[in-house]
This record gives sequence, structure tokens and C-alpha cells, in this order.
Amino acid sequence: MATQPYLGVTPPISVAPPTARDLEVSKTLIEELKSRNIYESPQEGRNREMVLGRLDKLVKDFVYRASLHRGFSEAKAREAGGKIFTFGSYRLGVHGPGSDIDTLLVVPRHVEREDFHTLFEAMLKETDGVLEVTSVPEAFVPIIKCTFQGIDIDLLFARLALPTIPDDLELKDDNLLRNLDERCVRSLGGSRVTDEMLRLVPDVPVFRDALRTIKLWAQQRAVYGNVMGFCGGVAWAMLVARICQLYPKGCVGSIISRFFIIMHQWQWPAPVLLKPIEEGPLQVRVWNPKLYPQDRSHRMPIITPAYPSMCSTHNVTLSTQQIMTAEFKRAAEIVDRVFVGSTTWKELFQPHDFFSKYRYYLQITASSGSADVQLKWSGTVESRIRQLVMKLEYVDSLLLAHPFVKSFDRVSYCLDEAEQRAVSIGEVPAALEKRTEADVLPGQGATVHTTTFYIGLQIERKPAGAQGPRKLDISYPTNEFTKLVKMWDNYDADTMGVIVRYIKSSALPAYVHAGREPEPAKTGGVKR
Ligand code: 3AT
Ligand code: MN
Ligand code: MN
Repeated sequence: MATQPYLGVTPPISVAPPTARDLEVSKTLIEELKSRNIYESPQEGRNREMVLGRLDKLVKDFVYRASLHRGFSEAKAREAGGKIFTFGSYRLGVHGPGSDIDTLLVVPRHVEREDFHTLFEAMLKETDGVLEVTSVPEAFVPIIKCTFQGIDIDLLFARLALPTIPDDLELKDDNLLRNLDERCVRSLGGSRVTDEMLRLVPDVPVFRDALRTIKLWAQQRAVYGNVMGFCGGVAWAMLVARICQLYPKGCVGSIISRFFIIMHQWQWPAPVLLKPIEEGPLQVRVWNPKLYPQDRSHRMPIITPAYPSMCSTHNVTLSTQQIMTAEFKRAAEIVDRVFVGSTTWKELFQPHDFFSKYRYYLQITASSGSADVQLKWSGTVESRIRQLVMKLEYVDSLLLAHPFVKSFDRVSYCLDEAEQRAVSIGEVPAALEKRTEADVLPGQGATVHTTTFYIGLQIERKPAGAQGPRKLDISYPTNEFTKLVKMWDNYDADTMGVIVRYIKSSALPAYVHAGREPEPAKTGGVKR
């Protein structure tokens, strides 16, 4: 293949170097980012490197011991190797002080996945400085989580069809995926995608600063999160990477400015690609809207660059697409004003106003009696909220159903059944606000765990002169939704509850505003 002189699926839009103004706004942008404590200290950085060094030794020792166990000679067991790779925000170089390190253990063919969850897990538990080791071997992507010298670590596992894993091994070659277990292929995906992304951007330091900007903006504006139908970390990274390809000489300020303009005008569902989609050696599906109707339904396809290419945004719905598009527009206008000097970067990162934006909300509360059950039950409800949003999109006179990206977890110590009922429908009775476990005698009352989700509703105005409130019938979507979540395999009607309530904004509990800057006084503000 002839090498093309540019990165990406089209030539760049501009190869012009930055202007003096581009460089000025880049400087103020970086200052703004620094003032928000999103960079870790050099000392924290060294601690991460130390952790990774120790982890690498541990993995090599694990492979050695597993090899001996398989009957290898001492020398052969030493040669077997083993290596760790990283992915996620740490690999991209955009992690913050509290970020985890996402790591992948790569081992030779004679080390089994079972060894990872037995021998390796045991070795990890015996390691100095390692705490809270939890293992989820039955997950779609099996994982071990722990904290290592104070840093959260996610560990995935992949066994390659190779006799040894040398230290200079790379994961680029698609043929490495041949003859692997599906779980190994999936586990390799994260690292292969991040590595490829870094190869496909023209200037990695500029890409990093731009991605930090977009991540901070998306989090502040509550449009960060794949589960609720927005873009997740990988999708935001690919969008930034694509803009970097289009402006290979850009600096962070100009990349951010172009980012919002281009994303606002993007002709969805034209996909965002960092390179042409390639076929490969496996019998697996690669994203292809010509072939698969399901892929045709993706509204904002952002496609991963490593084989097998997938759509990272299959969760986006009409509503979340509209919300993100409106945010692109707002941001483009602000950045324009930053460039002419009539505002500062601070305005770009102003927190969202989700809980004061709408007159009406849907409040979805999942409840149960124990923390363990609640974790799985609330996860199930959360993963179905998108289905509710999609059903609401069909309701007459409902213009927008806006899911909030985060949920609110509470533990309530109830004294009687009336309190239990109130809590499980999402209320916060005044008597419970300050009550702690210590206020409840053993054997008395009950502890109720709740997780509450919110959907903001923008309802069409009544036609002029119409009498009475506009009728909004959401009973069908909400009933279908509760039916759907109760179809979960482990659903138990005796211990788990789910309630959807239609509430006025005045009925929102105080906790939704907690930890936020006080709202600026509204000067004749009209709620949508
Ligand atoms: P942080 O700085 O850690 O907040 P991040 O982008 O590294 O940001 P995560 O650590 O949550 O975010 O995720 C890193 C990657 O791991 C992203 C995705 O490819 C993969 N991943 C995340 N959550 C899951 C999951 N539940 N199952 C499988 N893969 C996941
Ligand atoms: Mn991470
Ligand atoms: Mn992680």
C-alpha cells in the first residue's frame, strides 16, 4: 500500500500553522485546565510508574509459576515472559489525580484464564500495598479490580496463541487474534484501540490537551457517559483525534474551536472514522451499515480504528443526539467569543443546569434491602433507562426526554412501613434526612437502599387559547419500562422495587442540588 501523506480518511482541511491569537488562547486554556486540578502531581505520576513496574514483575512471576506448574523446566518457565499493557485514560495520557489504571495482562498460550482468577489473584492478594481485590470472572469482559499503593487498578487478561511473550511484543498485528477465546479478543480491544488512536493523530501532546478539554467540558455539561446514551471516553477521544487529523498543525485552542464547529455541523449519520474500516482474520462482525440493519440505526456512529471495528456510540438516541448537538452549538458560540476576547474559557466549563432546566421530570427509583442486591439491581435498571427514553420519544407533545448521566444512591434507615414506602418511591421524608444507622435499634425497622435516576421532560406548549393543562400520557412507556426491567433473570418481586414518578421541578429532592454552586438569580428567566 502506498503511504499517503496524511493521517485519516480524507486529506486535512488546513495545514496552516497556528496564528498568534491561536497560541494566546491556547495558553489561557491550559491555565484554565490547570486551575481545575485535572493534572496529577509529579509525585503521583511516579507512584503510578512504580505500581506499573511492580505489577509487571508480578505478572512475569505469575507466568513463571504457572509455567512450572504445567511441567516446564526452570529455564523454559523463565523464558515464557508475560507483559502488561495499559489502555483507558492513563494510556492516552489524559488521566486525572483520581483515575484508575486500566491494564491488560498478556500471557503465553500455556497459561489459562483460570490461572488468572486463581493463582494470579492469590499472588495479588499477598502483595504488599494491594487491597480490595475483587474478581468478576463471569463478566462479558472478565476483570480483577484492586487498589495498589492507593491507586485503583482494573486488570484484564488475554492469552495469546504464542509460546512466549517477549517484552517488545506489540498488539498491532490482527493475526494475533487468530485462534483466541472471544473473551481474550474483547480484552485485547481496549489496548488495541488506544494504541491505534495514538498512532493516528499527528501531534500527540496537542491531542492530549484537546482531549482533556473535551472531557472536562463533557463532564461539566453532563454529556459524558455511554450508558445513558451520550459519548463515553473512547468516543470523545476518537472525535478529538479526527479533528486533530483535519488540522495537523493545529494547537489546542484552534483544535477546540474547530472541534465544536465541525461537530455541530456534522452530517450524521455519516460515520466518524480515523482510518478505513478493514476486514480481518476472524469470523466476527465488523461495523457495516450496508450489511447490517442494526448498524444502519446508529445515529452518530463513531467507529473504533482497530480490527474488528465497532461503533462506540450505538447507545445514542434521538434525544441524546439533540442534547449533544445543542451543547456543540453552545460551545461553538462561546469559543468564538473567547477568540474575540469577549469572554473567557471559564464560561465553556460552566456546570450544566439540568435540575433547573425543566418544569417536569421523571424520577425512576430502584430499591432493595441490601447493598449487594442494590448494586446489581440498580445496574439493571440503569442499563434499561435508554429504552424508556426511546419510548418517550414517541409520546405526543413530548419534545425532549433528557436522561441525566448520573444516578443518586441513598441508604435510608426506616422505622416503619410508611417510611419504607415513601423511600422506595423516591421521597426523602424530613425525619429521615439526618437519621443514621445508630438511631435505629437492632431488629427495629429496615434499611432501604435506593438508586434514583432522572429524565427531564420538555413538553410542547399549549396552543394559544387552549383551556386546561396539556395532556401528557406517559403511562404506556413507563408501564412498558417497569415490565421490561422486571423481566431481568434475577428479578425478585419480594426484595426489589422499581417506581417511575412524574414530578414537578418543585418536588425534586434537595440532594440533586447538593455540592453545586448556588444558582444565579433568575432575571425573569423562563423555564423551558
Ligand atoms: P478514567 O480517567 O479512568 O475515569 P477512562 O477513560 O480510563 O477514564 P474507564 O477506566 O472507566 O475510563 O474505562 C477505560 C476503558 O475500559 C474504556 C472501555 O473500553 C473499558 N471499559 C470501561 N468500563 C467497562 C466495562 N464495564 N466493561 C468493559 N469494558 C469497560
Ligand atoms: Mn481508566
Ligand atoms: Mn477502568
